[in-house]
Amino acid sequence: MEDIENCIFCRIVRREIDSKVLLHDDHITAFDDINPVAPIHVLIVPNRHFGSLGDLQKGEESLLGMMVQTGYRLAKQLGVEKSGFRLVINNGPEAGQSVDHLHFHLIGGRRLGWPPG
Ligand code: DGP
Repeated sequence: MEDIENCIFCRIVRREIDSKVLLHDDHITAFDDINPVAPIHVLIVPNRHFGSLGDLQKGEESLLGMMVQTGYRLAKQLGVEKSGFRLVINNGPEAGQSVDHLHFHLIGGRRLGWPPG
């Protein structure tokens, strides 16, 4: 059983922890990453708690589409649609997931290397 009471991102969604929120709707919240790795670094999270991709059940896939759409809209709003940006999910320990609440990173505003470290 996930501890959604103490999950950092759940607490940000509930506005119990301060953060710079760029968007909040019925399904999704987007806010600046506390530890940005690029001039633009926004986290896009579902308001409902899912630990990782594996917690999404059949029929809940549309949430991912909404998150991607939100990422694209924010990239446009923040002026990196044309220059380029990444939408990344770190899923699991080897990928570097440190917060167990499903999220996309929207990263942009500088040239991004490939492959990632
Ligand atoms: P990941 O390592 O992929 O699970 O990404 C988690 C991100 O969450 C990481 O880049 C730092 C960010 N983060 C952790 N705690 C907080 C917080 O309290 N506020 C904000 N705004 N971001 C946080």
